[in-house]
Amino acid sequence: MFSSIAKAAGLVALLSTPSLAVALPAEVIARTPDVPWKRTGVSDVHRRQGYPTGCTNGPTSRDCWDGDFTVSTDQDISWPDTGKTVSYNLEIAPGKYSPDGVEKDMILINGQYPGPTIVADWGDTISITVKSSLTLNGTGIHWHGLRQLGSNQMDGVGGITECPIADGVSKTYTFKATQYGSSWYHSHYSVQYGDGVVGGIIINGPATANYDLDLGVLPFTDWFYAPIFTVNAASLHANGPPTADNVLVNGTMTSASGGQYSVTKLEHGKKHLLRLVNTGINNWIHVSLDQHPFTVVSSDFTPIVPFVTDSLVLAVGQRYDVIINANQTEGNYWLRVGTGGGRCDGPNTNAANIRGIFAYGNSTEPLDSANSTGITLPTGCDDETNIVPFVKTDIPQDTPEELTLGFTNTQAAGNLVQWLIDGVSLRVDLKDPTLLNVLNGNDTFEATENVYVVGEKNQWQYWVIQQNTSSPPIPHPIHLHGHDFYVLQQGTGEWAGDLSGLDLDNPPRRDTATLPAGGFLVLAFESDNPGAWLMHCHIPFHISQGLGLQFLERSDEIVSANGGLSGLKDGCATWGPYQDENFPNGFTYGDSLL
Ligand SMILES: *[C@@H]1O[C@H](CO)[C@@H](O)[C@H](O)[C@H]1NC(C)=O
Ligand SMILES: *[C@@H]1O[C@H](CO)[C@@H](O)[C@H](O)[C@H]1NC(C)=O
Ligand SMILES: *[C@@H]1O[C@H](CO)[C@@H](O)[C@H](O)[C@H]1NC(C)=O
Ligand SMILES: *[C@@H]1O[C@H](CO)[C@@H](O)[C@H](O)[C@H]1NC(C)=O
Ligand SMILES: *[C@@H]1O[C@H](CO)[C@@H](O)[C@H](O)[C@H]1NC(C)=O
Ligand SMILES: *[C@@H]1O[C@H](CO)[C@@H](O)[C@H](O)[C@H]1NC(C)=O
Ligand SMILES: *[C@@H]1O[C@H](CO)[C@@H](O)[C@H](O)[C@H]1NC(C)=O
Ligand SMILES: [Cu+2]
Repeated sequence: MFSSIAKAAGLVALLSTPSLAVALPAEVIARTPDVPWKRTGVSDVHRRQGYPTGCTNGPTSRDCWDGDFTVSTDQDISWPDTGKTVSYNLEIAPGKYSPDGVEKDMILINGQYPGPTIVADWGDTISITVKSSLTLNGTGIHWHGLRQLGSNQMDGVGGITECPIADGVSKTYTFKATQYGSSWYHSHYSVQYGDGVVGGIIINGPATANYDLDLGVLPFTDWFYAPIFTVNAASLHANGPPTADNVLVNGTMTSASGGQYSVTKLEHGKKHLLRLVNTGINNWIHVSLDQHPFTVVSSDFTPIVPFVTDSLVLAVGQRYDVIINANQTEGNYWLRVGTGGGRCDGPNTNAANIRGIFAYGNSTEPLDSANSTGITLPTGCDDETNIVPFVKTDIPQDTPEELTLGFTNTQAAGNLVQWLIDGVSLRVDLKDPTLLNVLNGNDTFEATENVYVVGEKNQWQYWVIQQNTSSPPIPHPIHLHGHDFYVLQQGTGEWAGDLSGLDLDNPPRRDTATLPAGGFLVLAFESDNPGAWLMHCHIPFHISQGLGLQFLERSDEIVSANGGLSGLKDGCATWGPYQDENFPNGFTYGDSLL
C-alpha cells in the first residue's frame, strides 16, 4: 500500500517539474507495476510499522523523509517531487597545489582541491555547468552512481555519452537525484581525475539509523606526485602496477616535506553521520577510528540493515555511510588507514603512516597528533560481506552470460599492456560517441567499442565476469553506469556454473563491486534504463588499458527516453575541430580514452 502511494507521487514528480527540460516519457518512469519480483519492495521484517503521514526527518526519525517517502521507499520506483533545482558552476583549470607538503601540478576545480561538494535533496534536479579552462586536454564529468534515468547524455563519458568538453567551452549537466546518499564526481577523460578533478556528492535523504549531526563526505585517495598522464604512459608499458607516493584523507596528509593530517571535529555525546568515499586510483582503503566503532547504514547509494564494525574496506568508487557515537573521553583519536597490501593493486610508499585525526570539539590537545589506541587493520581487498539492503529484492534464478577477462603484454609493441573482455580491449572514438550513432540511426559499431546489446525491456540481465589464466591475479573494482547491480556471487578460481550457489535472496545492491583476484563476479541488473552504459574497472590505468565494455540498452528507445539526446550534437560540434587542430595524429596508442 505504502509503495503504491510513493510510486504515484514519483510519477507526478517527474512530469510536473518544469525545470527538467528533458521530457521523460511516462512509459519509462512508470515502468513496472507488473514486474513481480520488485513488489516485495518493502520487507515486512525491516519495515517500521505505521509511518505517520507528513512525518519529518529529524535526529530521532531518520528513517522518515517527508511522510510519503521513507527509507523503505524503493528508489528504482519513486522519489519525491521537490520542484527545486540546485545549481553549481565548476571551472576546471590547471593549478599548483601541495596537498601533503609536496607541490604538484594539478588540475583544480574552482581553484580548490577536492572540488566543492555538490549537495542536493532527494528528488531535486541538479544542474551543474562545467567549464573547461584546460590547455590541450578535453574533460567531462561523471556523477558516480547517479542513475541518469532519462538523461543518458549527462553521464559524462567521452566517446560513449558525449564528446569531451574542449578548452574554453562549457557544458551544463542536468539530471534528477532519484537516489539519495553519498557519492563523488570525477573527470571521466582518460586518467585525468588522478590529478585532482574530483569532489563529493551528498543527496540528503533518510537513513536506517538515527544520528544528530552530518559530518559530510570524507574522501580517501592514493596519490601520485608525478603527473597522472606520465604515470599512465609508463603503466601502459610496465610489468606490474605503479607505486603511489601517499594517501590523502579529505585532500590532505603529512609527508617528509610537511603537510598536515585531516582533522574532523566531533561533539561530545552526539551521534555523527560520516560519508566514507574511496575517490582513489589504485589502492583499496581500510579504515577504522580508535575506540569508536562504525554503525554502517549505507553501501554506495543503497540503505542497508545497520551493522557494527571496527573497520571497513572500500574499493575505488565504493562508499559507506557510518554513524560514530562520540561517547568517549574528550581528546584526539586516530583515524587509521591501510591500503590492503598483498595482491591489492598497487603499493604505496607511505602506507605505514597514513592517519587522520578526530577531535572532540572542546579538546585542548594540539591537532597534530593523538595518543589513542586502536585495532590493527585487516589486510586484503575483498568486499565487505555484511551488506543487507533495507529494501528487499528477490531475484529470479537464471544463467549468467560469461564475460572473460584476459590480458596481453605485447613485446613487439614495446611491452604494451592491454586488458581484454572476450578478446577485445575497449577503445572509443571521442569524436564519434555511441550516442551519436544512436541519434543518427547508425547501429554499426567497431569491434573495439565492445558493445553488448541489451534489448529486452524490464528484464533481469545476468553476467559473470571471469578472470582467465592470462589475467594476472589481481582484483578489480567493477563499476556499472546507469544502474545499481546486485552482487550474486564473488569468488576465486573459476565459477562452477552452479546456480544454487547464487545469492538471490536480497543480495547486496550497489554500483561498484570487487572482482576478486584470479576469480569471478556474478551480477544482475534490470534493463529499466534505455541508454549506452559503460561497465569498467574503476582503476583508471586499467580502463585506460581497455578494461571495459558498454551495454547498449534498448537502443530503439534511447532517443525518446532521453529527451531527444539534446545537447549532444552541440558538444561534438565544438570538440571535433578542437581535436583535429590539437591532436591531428590522434592519441597515444593503447589508451582507451575513457
Ligand atoms: C592531456 O594532458 C596531459 C597532461 O599534459 C597530456 O600528457 C596528454 O597527452 C593530454 N592528452 C589528451 C588526450 O588530451
Ligand atoms: C573536509 O575538509 C573540509 C575543508 O577543510 C571541511 O570543511 C570538512 O569539514 C572536512 N570533512 C570532514 C569529514 O572532516
Ligand atoms: C559508546 O558508543 C558505542 C557505539 O554506539 C557503544 O557500543 C558503547 O557501548 C558506548 N559506550 C559507552 C561508554 O556509552
Ligand atoms: C592523551 O594524553 C593526555 C595527557 O596524558 C590525556 O589527557 C588524554 O586524555 C589522552 N587522550 C586520549 C584520547 O587518550
Ligand atoms: C565538552 O563539552 C561537552 C558539551 O559540549 C560536555 O558535555 C563535556 O563535559 C565537555 N568536556 C569537558 C572535559 O569539558
Ligand atoms: C584468456 O584471454 C585471452 C585474452 O582475451 C585470450 O587470448 C585467451 O585465449 C584466453 N584464454 C582462455 C583459456 O580462455
Ligand atoms: C556508423 O558508425 C560506425 C562506428 O562508429 C562508423 O564506422 C560508420 O562509418 C558509421 N556509418 C555511417 C553510415 O555513418
Ligand atoms: Cu582493474
